[in-house]
Amino acid sequence: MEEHKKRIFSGVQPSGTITLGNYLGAIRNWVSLQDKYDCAFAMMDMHTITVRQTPAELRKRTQELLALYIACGIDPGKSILFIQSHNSAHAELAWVLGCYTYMGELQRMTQFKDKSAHHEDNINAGLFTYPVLMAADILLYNADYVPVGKDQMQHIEICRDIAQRFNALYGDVFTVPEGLLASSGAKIMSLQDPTKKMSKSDTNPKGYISMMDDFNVIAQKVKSAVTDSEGVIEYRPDDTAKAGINNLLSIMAVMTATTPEAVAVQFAGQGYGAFKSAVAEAIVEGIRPIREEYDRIIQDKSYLSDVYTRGAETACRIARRTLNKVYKKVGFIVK
Ligand code: ATP
Ligand code: LTN
Repeated sequence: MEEHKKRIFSGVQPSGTITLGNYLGAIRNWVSLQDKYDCAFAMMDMHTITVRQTPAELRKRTQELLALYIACGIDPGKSILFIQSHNSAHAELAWVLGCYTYMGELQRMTQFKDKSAHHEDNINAGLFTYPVLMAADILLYNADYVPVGKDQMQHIEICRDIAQRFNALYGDVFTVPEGLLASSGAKIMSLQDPTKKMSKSDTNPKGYISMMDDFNVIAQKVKSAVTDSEGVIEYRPDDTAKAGINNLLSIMAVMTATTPEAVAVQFAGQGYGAFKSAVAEAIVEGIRPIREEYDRIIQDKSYLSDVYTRGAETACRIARRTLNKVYKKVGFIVK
């Protein structure tokens, strides 16, 4: 990373196959940031084990996620691409930051509340301290901006609070980061329950479109998307009764580089069936080139391991500088 450019950090958990929501809300927006900023993007495998995983699956998905990042247009020649667990500084800084984070703050996190409700048999401490590790991810690289979907903004807020609290005690150690929301697509909703976000760990696969879904499956999922009985194509973002149609309009808008309002005008008076076919086609055409790239890259395991090995070297170097500074500030003897 050069000194004069602003820095970007973001990542996705290899917790399932990547959804259209992850792509539109996060990864897609990273591509255009690469020229203007020094970027680091990671596969957040340490966060993923807050929910039980099959080890072999997790390993496979971590590699697939890297191939997908590259297929989406993240260029390893421009950005640092690495696997979170390859840089132990993340766990080390998370420990320190955990001592500057209050239980009450973590208890308020909606993701913790949601995930605890979904995994009642496994409400572990990692799930609770998840935002502390996320703060460490970001602060280690002194990121100025963190491009994420809307659901992660609460975690960015707590990261800012922790950074400011630490800085107030020890001087300007950390850059206080800002979340960067996509202008559209920041919250894609589930196709089966359009009042909930589309999530890759949804137990009902009909709720999400995976970037790896067969193209026929994508068409079927869009066709069976929950809408309403009004039968009118109108964009009414504040009307929950219209949540299904609003969501399809938003998806169509990002896929065809226009606004939901404009899509609504274009399809006004048409039936939901015809509209859904058009949405499905737009999604498939948007995903097709990514899939072709992905199929090619995933074959080349030595290239992928080369990318994440080089990425980890750079990431470790940058992170260690920040960690040593933190260690000195809190009173550890730095080797
Ligand atoms: P999980 O279901 O395992 O919690 P997830 O699908 O919510 O996973 P994450 O790995 O937590 O995905 O998120 C990766 C990125 O994708 C984040 O920046 C997040 O804000 C964004 N994102 C996730 N879901 C959506 C969505 N439905 N719409 C827009 N952005 C999303
Ligand atoms: N919590 C994020 C994934 C994540 C992340 C990060 C995103 C972990 N660490 C640091 C941005 C910056 C999520 O999307 N669920």
